Amino acid sequence: MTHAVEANCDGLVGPTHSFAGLAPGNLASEIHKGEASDPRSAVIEGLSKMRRLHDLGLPQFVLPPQERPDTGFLRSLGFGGTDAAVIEAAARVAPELLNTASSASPMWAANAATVTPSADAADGRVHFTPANLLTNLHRSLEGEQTTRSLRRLFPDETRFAVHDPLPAQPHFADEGAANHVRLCADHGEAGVNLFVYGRDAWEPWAGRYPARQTLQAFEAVQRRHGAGGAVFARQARAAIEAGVFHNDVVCVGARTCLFFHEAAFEDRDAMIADVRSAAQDHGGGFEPVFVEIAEADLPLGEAVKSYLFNSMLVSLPGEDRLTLIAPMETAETPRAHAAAQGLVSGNGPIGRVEYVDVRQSMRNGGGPACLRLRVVLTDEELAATNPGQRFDPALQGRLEDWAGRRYRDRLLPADLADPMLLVESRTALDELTQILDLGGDFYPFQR
Ligand code: SUG
Repeated sequence: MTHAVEANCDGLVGPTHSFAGLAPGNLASEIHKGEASDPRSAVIEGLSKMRRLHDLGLPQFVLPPQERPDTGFLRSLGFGGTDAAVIEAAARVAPELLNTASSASPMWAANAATVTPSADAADGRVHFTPANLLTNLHRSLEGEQTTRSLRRLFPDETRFAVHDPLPAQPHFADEGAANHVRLCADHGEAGVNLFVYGRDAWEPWAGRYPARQTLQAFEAVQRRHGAGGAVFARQARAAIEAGVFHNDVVCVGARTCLFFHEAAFEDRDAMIADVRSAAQDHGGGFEPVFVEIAEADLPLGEAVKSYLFNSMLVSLPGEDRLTLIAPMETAETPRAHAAAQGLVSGNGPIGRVEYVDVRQSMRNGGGPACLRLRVVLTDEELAATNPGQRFDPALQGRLEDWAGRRYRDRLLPADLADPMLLVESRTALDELTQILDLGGDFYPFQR
């Protein structure tokens, strides 16, 4: 059996992190619209979470923020002149476009790509399809730079295949790993790939909120990657209506364990049967363990508010049972806290719960699970990654110092109109390319 580990690649929060309410159906984003954000605390919170995972013994990587405001996007819409003139004119005539161009949303790395580990891929490479994220305008700006970013971190084409995003058409609306769960007996063995979609692109969608992931997008990803053990399951329509804009708001899995809310899937029984049979056919016959929280114990609305399921579920070296890394908000929501306590008190697969403070991200609907992209890597694959992006306490120190010097600690959406913010952001990102060894042409402004 090949030895493999699950690495986490976390998105570093960018200097323009703000609460502009850009994501309909993401209730936290709607609720906090217009509030002042604190980009500096946001980046420190993210780094502290990375430190926690590093200290627990898992390989940790840093994915850089993207260049924001995206002046190229604004220029393509007819704003011209100097960069300052572009910002000023957009702020005056189309502030929503400026907010869109300024979002720090690439921080949510669970939406960076869908990943197939080499154990599951037909050609034995690790496959990535960067998400086109085309349901939300601000997120549709991410795919191209995410592709560049993943190719920088995973440069060796004999081991890694970083595809282009799927065609940018609504039929292929794709939100990446936030709607994908991999189960397996062991990380290095072939497993089950559960692809969860919100809608079938050939059917009309009349929901109040968008269904961001199509079946057709995931079918294409599965074909490109040659991913074995595939199961396609539909999100419950009622869950999307209740604010489950990605399946990872109500579901997370690791190793043999799938942890989910009763109301997550349109046809829960079919999902369970399909996962069981894929585990037989492709996963070497492992027995999946379904840990389900009932509506009676935790109503769906409280699951969404507390983000219990938007936790990281990790298998730590030397431990049989899994550890759940949940947001503080779970501990502060009585029934969600009780559900978490209930997990560890039994003999189930989850043996421990820890809490992390990622409040700045949470206010935009991004919990601990949203901030990371999981990539299962063999020892050889791990050694082929860009060492400049490998997290350790020394890198944490450098990045905290960098953010302390370069980031603001208060930003209102109206402040996005300040042309100095663009200058500050580029100065910060330029320095970052050296810290993370990204090369001198990583960002559009450097080219
Ligand atoms: O796409 N929020 C993100 C949160 C993504 C969470 N990711 C996962 N569930 N994996 C989104 O809705 C809000 C940005 C704003 O409103 O400014 C935002 O895009």
